[in-house]
Amino acid sequence: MTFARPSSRLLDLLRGDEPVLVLTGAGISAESGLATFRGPGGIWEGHEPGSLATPEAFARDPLTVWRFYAWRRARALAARPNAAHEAIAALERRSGEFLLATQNVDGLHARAGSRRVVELHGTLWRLRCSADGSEREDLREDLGPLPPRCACGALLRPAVVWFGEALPAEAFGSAIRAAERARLVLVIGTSGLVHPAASIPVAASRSGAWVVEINPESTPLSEIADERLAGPAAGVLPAVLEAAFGAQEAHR
Ligand code: BV8
Repeated sequence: MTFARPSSRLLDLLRGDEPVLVLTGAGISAESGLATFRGPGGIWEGHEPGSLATPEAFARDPLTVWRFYAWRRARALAARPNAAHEAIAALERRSGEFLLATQNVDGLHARAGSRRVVELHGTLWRLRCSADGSEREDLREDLGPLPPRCACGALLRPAVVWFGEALPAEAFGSAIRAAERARLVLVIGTSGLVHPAASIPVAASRSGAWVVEINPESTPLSEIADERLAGPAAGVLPAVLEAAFGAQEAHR
């Protein structure tokens, strides 16, 4: 299967040592079998996003929200990183200044070997006490009776960012600073509908970065992209790295 050819500008930037920023969304985990949010068969299909991913929904019906997130944890645990996750980790190893900003909460980037990652929307793999906000990592397959409770008796919630909640200041700040310095931005597998994450590639474009969108569909971010590679990330990304570095070298 051949994909749109990467431009010589993209290949030069990949081979160079200029700062690189990657922004990913649910689409990069699609080929690991994890449903996206808004595509056909997407997680939100049949659900109002607000019915499952807002503090109000959790206050109103913590059990239903937890059933949704326990299901997401089980799916993510059973999934494996795909060639796109691995290609981004390989690119990080070859890059100087590099940051991966992900909207995903599935943890697959870290499992693929990515290290310089900020999780803009939190993670399924940490729980937060509703009373004092303390957080702890929790990788258990089975959370026990839902909704889980803290030792203090208060409800535990997933440490993810729900609609109407602020993004973690440190994560979002790092992403915006990286956007202002980046000379190359790869925008992979995101519908570009959720803010303020979707503003990150816009900030980079305004600072003169070359913005490449990798997505089978066009999105609102296509308008600010300098280059679009239309296709599935697990096919397109490895092909781009091979074009830049050669088949052997690409996956080092
Ligand atoms: C906030 C929870 C303020 C975790 C999520 C400005 C303008 C407009 C609206 C707003 C705005 N500012 C704030 C808002 C409101 C809201 C928002 O953006 N609403 C949108 C929907 C209109 N934003 C917020 O509420 C944010 N908070 O701004 O708070 C504030 C400030 C200070 C103090 C207090 C408050 C919080 C946003 C985070 C919400 N939480 N999820 C979870 O359950 O995962 S959002 C949810 O959508 C996920 O996190 C997901 O990552 C995110 C984005 O979706 P995508 O990742 O893009 O996935 P999607 O399915 O949409 O698209 C998949 C794409 O992949 C598609 O394009 C498809 O074509 C492509 N694809 C498919 N297969 C492949 C592929 N690509 C490549 N390869 C493939 N094989």
